[in-house]
Amino acid sequence: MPGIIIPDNKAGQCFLSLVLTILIAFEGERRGTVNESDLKGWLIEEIRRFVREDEGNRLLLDGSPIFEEPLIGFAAGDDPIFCSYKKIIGSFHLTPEEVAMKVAVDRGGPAPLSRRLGVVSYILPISRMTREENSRMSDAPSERWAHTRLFGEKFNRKLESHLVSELTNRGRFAVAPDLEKSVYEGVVDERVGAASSWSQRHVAFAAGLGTFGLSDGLITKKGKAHRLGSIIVDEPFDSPARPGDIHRDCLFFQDGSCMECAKRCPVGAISKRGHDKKKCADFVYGQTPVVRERYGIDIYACGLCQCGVRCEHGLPKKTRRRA
Ligand code: B12
Ligand code: SF4
Ligand code: SF4
Repeated sequence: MPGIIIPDNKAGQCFLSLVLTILIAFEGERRGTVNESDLKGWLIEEIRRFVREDEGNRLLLDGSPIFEEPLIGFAAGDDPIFCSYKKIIGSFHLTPEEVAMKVAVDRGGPAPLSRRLGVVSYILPISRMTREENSRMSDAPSERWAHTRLFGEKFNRKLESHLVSELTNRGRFAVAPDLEKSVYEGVVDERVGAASSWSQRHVAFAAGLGTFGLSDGLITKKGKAHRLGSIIVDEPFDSPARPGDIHRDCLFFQDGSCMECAKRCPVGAISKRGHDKKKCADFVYGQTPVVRERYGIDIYACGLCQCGVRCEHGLPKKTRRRA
């Protein structure tokens, strides 16, 4: 292989850089890799297509879609926000680099450099029929909501693995942290309570997809009745501009109004002080026998605070301040 001689004038250098760009693109094409500049577009299209077409996104009850059109966001793998989560959440919360290193070692391959990593986060909004049905409930989740918790989450994981295998087939390094036993763990922490080593809502915040509400739910352009997923890939996406206020879209934090989520909670787990995870978890997990008896499936669920509230399916509209 002959060495490359770099010309000493600007025109020559531009010509050489053009030739190298064409050669690299040609090599990518030959190996079947996704062209770098097209990767974002491909991911957006593929996530939307999968949600639209895959049979896993259908309720067994009536064949209707579990989730509506997704929202998709991107963040840089070496974005400092991921390190800040070690303080905000806990040292057990992993950075994209830590996930990639561990998984690369497990797979017996080289670990990608942190500055070459990016994160893709998506929101799967829950269908209108399911939201409406759950809005009418006051003591337990509705049948469609319980099915969404069980089969919608299976579909969410299917989508994550689909993206990982498609990218891997195209010569990329890709990983869905919550599918990897060696990196993903549920935690009950003394300070923050129930948590995990990869918090999907914090990842979605990093990718500019939403802000946190009084109930802890992530409020997005398509509301907070949704499920989320994410993957890490060897592409250095840019992070978006993010709001300085993590509660920017919640009316309670903005003008003290609303609190509809608190009124919807059957066990008073939401108050002006925020979300009591212990009370919530006791109720949510306690729904398993109720769901089994009423609907014949084995799963816990609730989500009453995500339905029948003004941030259910969009950014909440401001209320007038009391005189
Ligand atoms: C543990 C867990 C629970 C616990 C605790 C929830 C919690 N608040 O963390 C319990 C059992 C109570 C629970 C209940 C439910 N869960 Co849950 N749960 C999880 C799980 C497995 C881990 C969450 C985690 O790691 N949290 C980390 C902690 C630290 O987050 P946090 O306390 O909310 O964070 C606060 C602070 O960090 C604070 N903060 C302070 N300073 C700063 C600074 C910055 C910069 C930032 C960004 C944040 C921040 O912001 C947050 C809000 O106050 C995730 C799956 C996953 N891997 O993410 C699903 C998940 C959060 N659950 C989900 C759902 C849907 C539910 C339920 C509706 C049950 C159901 N399916 O019917 C209820 C809803 C409860 C609620 N009101 O939000 C969804 C969330 C969807 C959404 N719309 O937000 C997730 C993401 C699952 C998924 N894949 O979609 N869950
Ligand atoms: S229902 Fe109201 S108070 Fe609760 S999270 Fe939504 S906007 Fe905030
Ligand atoms: S998920 Fe249910 S128990 Fe938990 S805060 Fe929301 S309404 Fe209350």
